[in-house]
Amino acid sequence: MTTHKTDASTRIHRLADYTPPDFLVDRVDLDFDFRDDAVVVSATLALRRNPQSAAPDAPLVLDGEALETLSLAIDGIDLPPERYTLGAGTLVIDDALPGAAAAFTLRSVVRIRPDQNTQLSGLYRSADGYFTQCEAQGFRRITWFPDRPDVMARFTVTLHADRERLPVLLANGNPVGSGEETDAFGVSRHWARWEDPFPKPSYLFAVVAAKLDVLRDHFVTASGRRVELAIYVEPGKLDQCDHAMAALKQSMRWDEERFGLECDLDHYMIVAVGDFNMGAMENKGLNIFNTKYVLARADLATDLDYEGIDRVVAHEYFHNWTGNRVTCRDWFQLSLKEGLTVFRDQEFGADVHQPAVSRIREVRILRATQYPEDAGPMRHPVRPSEYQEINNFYTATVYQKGAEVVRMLQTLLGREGFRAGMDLYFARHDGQAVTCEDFVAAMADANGADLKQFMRWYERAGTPRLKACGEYDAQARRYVLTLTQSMPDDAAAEPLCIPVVVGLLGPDGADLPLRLSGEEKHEAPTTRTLLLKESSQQFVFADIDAPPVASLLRGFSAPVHLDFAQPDVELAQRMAHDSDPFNRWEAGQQLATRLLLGAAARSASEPTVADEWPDSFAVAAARILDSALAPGGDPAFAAEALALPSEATLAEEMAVVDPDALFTARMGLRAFLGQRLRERLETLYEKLAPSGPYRPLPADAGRRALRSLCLDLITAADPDAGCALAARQFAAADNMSDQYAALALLAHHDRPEAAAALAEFHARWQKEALAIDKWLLVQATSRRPDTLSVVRRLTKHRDFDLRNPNKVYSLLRGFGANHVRFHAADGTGYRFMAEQTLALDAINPQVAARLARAFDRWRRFDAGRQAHARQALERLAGNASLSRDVSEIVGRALG
Ligand code: B3K
Ligand code: ZN
Repeated sequence: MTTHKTDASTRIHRLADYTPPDFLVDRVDLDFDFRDDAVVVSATLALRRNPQSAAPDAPLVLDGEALETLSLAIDGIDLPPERYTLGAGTLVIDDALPGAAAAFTLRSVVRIRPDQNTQLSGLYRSADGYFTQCEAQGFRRITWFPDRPDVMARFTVTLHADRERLPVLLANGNPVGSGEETDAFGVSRHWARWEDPFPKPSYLFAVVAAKLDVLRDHFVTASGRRVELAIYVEPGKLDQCDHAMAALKQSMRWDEERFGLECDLDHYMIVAVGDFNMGAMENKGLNIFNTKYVLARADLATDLDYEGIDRVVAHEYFHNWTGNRVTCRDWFQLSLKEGLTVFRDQEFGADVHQPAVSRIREVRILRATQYPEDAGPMRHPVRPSEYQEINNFYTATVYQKGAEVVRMLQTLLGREGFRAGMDLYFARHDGQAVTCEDFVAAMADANGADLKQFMRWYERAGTPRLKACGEYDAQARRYVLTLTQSMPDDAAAEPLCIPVVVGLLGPDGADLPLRLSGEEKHEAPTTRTLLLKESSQQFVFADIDAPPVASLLRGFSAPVHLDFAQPDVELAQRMAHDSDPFNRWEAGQQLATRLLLGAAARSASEPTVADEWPDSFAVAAARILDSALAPGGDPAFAAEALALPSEATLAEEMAVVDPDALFTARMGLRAFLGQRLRERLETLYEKLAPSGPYRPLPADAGRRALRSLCLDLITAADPDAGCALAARQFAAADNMSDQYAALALLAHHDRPEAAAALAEFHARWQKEALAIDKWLLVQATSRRPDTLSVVRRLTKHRDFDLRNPNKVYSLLRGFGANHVRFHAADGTGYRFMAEQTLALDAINPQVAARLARAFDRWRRFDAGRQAHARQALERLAGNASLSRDVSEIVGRALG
């Protein structure tokens, strides 16, 4: 209705202010009449006062935004305008309500304009029809409603439309009727009615009216119920749906086997749409997905795309229990469903892909996104205590750190204990809207555990520091490990309960049996979970014959910063021998981090450095390459082990971030590895050449990933040879993984073969939106010095569209993530991002706010860059019509 700031729009919402709803909605009857330029929505709500309400005389307050109200009636009697008040986003009905105990109906008729809805929240238009997105607060853009997750209602929906233009009419639940009709103007139309048997909050509501093709299948649940499955896609794309369908069935089986959770629906539908603000949405029985997480064909999707589809399909399906059957009481509890569901999709990923590689990638993402968030202006606890715009809190902290918190519960309680906690959670809360406490209480009660201290993980922002110190006492044959925890900015913080999984390596690299002094002789596993509950604790390991090499935080058992001054030789030893694959990888990352930060610090003082890299690192890397194809080797792991930490991750470790020095250091170390291992890399590159048709299997994907890594290192050492190889790979590829890897590599170089590949890629795929996104992304993330001017030019390209979130994410967010180019010393990157954010804010505030997050770490750079960033941020802040989404991000950044 309004894009200008109002008091309501900049209001801070606080968890402490929660009160139960004053009214409950038992049933909702919705009728959608799709017309050429508008949709008329008639809603009948069966309302009654909530016996739990703290205000028994409260007026009825409904939420609404951008609604043109045509009529209102209570119990069939029209409400004249003097009986209600239309405020900023609310409809207030005070004196027309029946008595306290009485139930009543409110009927409203509103007109909405999906064609003008560029925010993509509520009901909106995309190429082939109309789609919805209601989480978090989009339902209020469809009809007047108490739009909060603790109001759960049963919905019936009837859709009317032109059959030619909108042949597919979908809503949540089961189809209960359809037919032909003639409207008041004598035009013939069709209609369909859907009924959802499950009460649900409004954020899980969905309708679709569109021209779509459908792939059908079915699934028989463990108890023998048949579920009809359907994936709807834009006409002509049916050949790209098989993988998503297979992923859906695999997730359904997995959830039965791992958590005993069956699908409760008769119909489970997925609809893919090209204009979508995020990845996908778990609407009850009618998931709506970004095409990126549905469509896949060997020549169009990379291995990562295939894996992304597996994970997102599983994630949305898993929400059916964790989120939908048991939902959130309020939006502060978002991680109750998101952290838990990410954890579930991670466990699924570990089972169907490689567990070690999956874990490594999760931690990489956590460190590159959540750690900076937790140390910056948008830091917040896993359960935030306040927000201005809830859409800004679908964050790495709520999702990824939230998943780590759930994982720690599983580590503490064991898999079976965790499962018992899940069972109790569902037994207690099925059909309810609950809180993070309720979840943790179920875990505690099912296990007789005291998790009061554990709750602090939900309440505290910031990444804890875990300091470790080991001392070996030869005489007593003991190893004493002292663990100390602290919060970076809060010396008085109460200690957390931190599970620290440890192992000790003996002189031969093998794990030692671990007996804590005082324990019986026979219990001596080689990996143990130590519980750090105090600020500082000592753990004494007995019967240790020689100084051991400690392997701490195995499997990344807690989301902390580990300070452990382990000598390089011990890291190298663990890189070769640690039995915990995650920690083998981690040891290599730590070594690389030391080298890179050292080089970056030096290059700031002496710009030209040569021969600064130790041979031992190349030797360790060679060992990893050699073992990759040996029996028991894992190419995917090798690729992860040899990929250096990202600049964003490294930057967090610098007092003042120097992006140029980081970039140069990373380039230098890659070139060094490329030179030293050249022959091996070339041999491996040949050996890993595709030997049959493309299959998106983890083992094959691992070989492709390692091959790309070889190509990357060869190119770092010898751009001529590397680019020639890449150009050959680009031309020969019969699949997108190989083609894209070559293109991304070439795009970093200003050479004719790069220009030719980009042109060819574009010509070949110009009709495939997702491939064009890749084409934009490789140019936006190119390390070429002229990238900003290329990106500027691309914003004017006919294939770029500020209204399409995928295009924005590829080109603009891609550029924001291009560390060395976005943070250019002259401030041009900052100015550009501010301009684009402002232009986008008028179209789609949610996506604009995500772009603005590129500024999060601006205070960590030098004074010159800070001045430019401040100017860009102030320019944004000074804009009178800034959305509350962007104003919150910018306000916090400047605040
Ligand atoms: N629950 C949705 C996210 C909605 C985001 C709203 N701004 C997707 C998911 O996490 O599964
Ligand atoms: Zn989710």
